[in-house]
Amino acid sequence: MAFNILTAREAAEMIENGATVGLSGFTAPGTPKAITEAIAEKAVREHEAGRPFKINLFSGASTSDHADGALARANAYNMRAPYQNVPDLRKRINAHDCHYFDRHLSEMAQEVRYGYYGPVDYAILEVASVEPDGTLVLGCGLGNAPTYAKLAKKIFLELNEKLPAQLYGMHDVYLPDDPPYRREIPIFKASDRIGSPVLKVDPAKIVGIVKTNSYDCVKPFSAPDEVSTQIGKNVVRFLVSEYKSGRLPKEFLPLQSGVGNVANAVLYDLGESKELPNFMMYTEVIQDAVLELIQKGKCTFASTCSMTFTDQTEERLFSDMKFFHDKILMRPAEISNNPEVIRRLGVIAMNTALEADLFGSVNSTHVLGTRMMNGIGGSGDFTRNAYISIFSCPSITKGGAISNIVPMVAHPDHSEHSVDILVTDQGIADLRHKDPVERAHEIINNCAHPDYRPLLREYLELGIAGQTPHNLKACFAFHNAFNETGDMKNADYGKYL
Ligand code: 0RQ
Repeated sequence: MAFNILTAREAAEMIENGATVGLSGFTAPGTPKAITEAIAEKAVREHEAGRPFKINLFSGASTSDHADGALARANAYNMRAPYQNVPDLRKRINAHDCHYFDRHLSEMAQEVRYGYYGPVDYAILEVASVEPDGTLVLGCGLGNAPTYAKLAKKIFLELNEKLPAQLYGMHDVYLPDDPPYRREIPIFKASDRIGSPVLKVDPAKIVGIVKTNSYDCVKPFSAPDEVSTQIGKNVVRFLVSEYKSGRLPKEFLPLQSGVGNVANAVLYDLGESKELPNFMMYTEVIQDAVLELIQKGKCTFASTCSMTFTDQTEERLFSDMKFFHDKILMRPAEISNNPEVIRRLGVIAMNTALEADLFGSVNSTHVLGTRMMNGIGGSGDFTRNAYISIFSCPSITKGGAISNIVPMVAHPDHSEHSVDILVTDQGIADLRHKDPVERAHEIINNCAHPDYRPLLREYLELGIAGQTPHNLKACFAFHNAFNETGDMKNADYGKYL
């Protein structure tokens, strides 16, 4: 079948107000770049003409400015799920201009299949190649493309000419059956392939192809500062001591790492460590540091949902596909983040907290308890099912006006039952096999900034009975002090007692 070649604008014109659209990709890679911008332009035109125009948009994870940025600025979202990280969209979400469902990334595809979100009208997929029978080689991130393509009534393709033909073989497309027919996901080591290198779609659903030519535009990293370098060193120190103690097997275990500068710094440090053996990754994103680790032979294999590389690193990858081709495998999000597989493989999870509390609960999503930052992403999928779950954050933020260790988190994403290790620039708190009061002392002594330790100890001494000695009147004294005075150091428990 010969497909129509369309401009992005022609494609956008076919997408109507109220439509539900599913995008391929996971973070910027694999995410369509042209049609979403054209939809945003259409929204602006429609709004100027006095007509309503908003769509519902589902992705794999965050997208990029080409999608979330452009569509949020155009106020073109009715509903958005499951994760985002773009400032313009964050503003819309916090202003109630967009209904945002923050979901565990492993669950999104199956929830769409279960019908929780209604029908999918359009799938927009970035591809490296397309055959007349609807055989597609996807781009550098998969996300929930198989599910959106299966459910969508119509499909638009963005054929990105920057993507090399050698991407063929780097995807493992696998769609589990839904209950009660679902079987085990047969991955027994990070490198196991269980699906197909291509995504097959019904060619009759393909409306047309828009040609693009662009790298994935992942934001470059800032050079690690003193704090993130120290956090990285502390995470590596913990893993080395765990390995030497024999609590980690001699073969080591696959690593998961979140996104951001700290995660990147941790991975660079891991690469430098002579005391740790070579390892595999079973993760949802691999960043620049991982390509270097693969090149050095320190990371022997990376299973991921997306290659979240900056343009420079993507160029390096594309110029040496022969070397990297059999060392990286991209899977759909419901497989890269699958709780069954994570538990079976014994993945070591490393994620970032906004704040943690004295007893080990973590807030990853809501600034000061109310303002959405990004979302839970895959952190819950990995944390709850990990062999060891590590969270890291700086001990203080905003020049010390915020303590990242607080009496009680103002929004709980990961409870004390799932968090094993907390790491800040100050040190490491091992929360395993400790009761709540022991955990609190471990966190204050090892992770809290010295400026906040007396205030945190004072909280513990407020004399409340019970195994977890929270004071429900004073537990948000830090947050209230910041909101009222701009500095958590002004917390005054006496005001509430
Ligand atoms: O503010 O932007 O004004 O400078 O929050 O903080 O320290 O730069 O941290 O970029 O690593 O992001 C948890 C958001 C951390 C991220 C989070 C302010 C701080 C700064 C950002 P500015 P940093 P990072 C894998 C797994 C959930 C999803 C996840 C995240 C800004 O890691 O989204 O893990 N995690 N996914 O100043 C008020 C506090 C604060 C605070 C920091 N306690 N109170 N503001 N900030 N702590 C990926 C996927 O799932 C795809």
